[in-house]
Amino acid sequence: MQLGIIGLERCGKTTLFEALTQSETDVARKGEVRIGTINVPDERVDILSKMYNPRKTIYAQIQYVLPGARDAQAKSTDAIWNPVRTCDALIHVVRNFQDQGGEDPNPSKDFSRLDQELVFADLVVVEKRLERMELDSKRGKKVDTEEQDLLKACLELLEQEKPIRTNPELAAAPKLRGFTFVSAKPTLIVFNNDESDDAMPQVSGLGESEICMVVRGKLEAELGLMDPEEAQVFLEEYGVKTTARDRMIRKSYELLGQISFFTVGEDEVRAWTITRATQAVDAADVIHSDIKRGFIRAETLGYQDLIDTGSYVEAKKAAKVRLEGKTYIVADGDIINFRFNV
Ligand SMILES: Nc1nc2c(ncn2[C@@H]2O[C@H](COP(=O)(O)OP(=O)(O)OP(=O)(O)O)[C@@H](O)[C@H]2O)c(=O)[nH]1
Ligand SMILES: [Mg+2]
Repeated sequence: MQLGIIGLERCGKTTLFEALTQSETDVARKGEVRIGTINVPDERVDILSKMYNPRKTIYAQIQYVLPGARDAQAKSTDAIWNPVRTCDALIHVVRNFQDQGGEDPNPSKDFSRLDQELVFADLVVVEKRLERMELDSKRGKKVDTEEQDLLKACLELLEQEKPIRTNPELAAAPKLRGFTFVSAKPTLIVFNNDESDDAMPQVSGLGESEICMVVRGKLEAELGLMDPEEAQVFLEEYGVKTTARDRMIRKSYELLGQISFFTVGEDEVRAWTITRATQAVDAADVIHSDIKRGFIRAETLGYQDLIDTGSYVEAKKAAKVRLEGKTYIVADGDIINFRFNV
């Protein structure tokens, strides 16, 4: 899973990136794209790993992409959008703390300003492509009318200053995937508050396609660099129950409708990420295309059933281990042993 971090100048993108990836500032590389990969903390993987004592334990991973800082002189915003075009979703950071310069935060205004930039970036692409298609059709060349209709639907939304993600069907249309529209991406809106404040600001114009959360970026960045015991004391002091890092990871899964299944054994305990409602045969494909090709059965045990019975052997005795077919819908926390033959 790849998530791009965007936001206006000095809203706390770098601070948040560093809190998420637990990395330190590197001022020399301010203009460059930074990519940080993190292991997704998962207590279930910890417990499975204790149970099986494998040679390797592999957590699910998330990659955060931070475009280089905006250059005031730059004429185009491509440098901001291009690095996040291939991301699965965006994290839109909105400043809700008092800037050193003294400017009061205005999260409503800031949010819609950047959101409109997303809309505009896509509008330019849509208009260009539609013009091209019109020209082609005048010249007697065949155009893909389905694509054209989809683009016209996008145009209509964008002209009303609405991001494409407000129409989920359109945002997910396979024919439009190649355009990598930025306003079509699922977006997590993160309000970056002052240390002393954890209230969600009132922002108008947020619809159902938006998932919001509040973080205290600076506090979290400090936290990210502490050792666990030190962090625990700090967390209690500020009354933080779960770190922003953990909350953001959870929200990202929610945003993208993602879940995990596990494979276990002496060699390896591993978490795999799939989209909710994925069939067993496609889950197999995530591991290896051969397993999909030669799929016979998915030997499946729910995580909770394993915990309740205490071991795989006991779970089997209690008839909790099921043999599922290709079309079985994998559930969050399933422990799967694929039987296949190629
Ligand atoms: N009080 C407070 N200050 C913060 C918070 N987050 C960031 N800052 C400060 O705000 C300033 C900008 O933060 P950055 O993380 O550099 O913001 P940015 O979005 O990466 O900025 P550019 O890359 O320059 O656009 C820094 O001085 C931070 O220390 C916060 O949650 N609270
Ligand atoms: Mg920055």
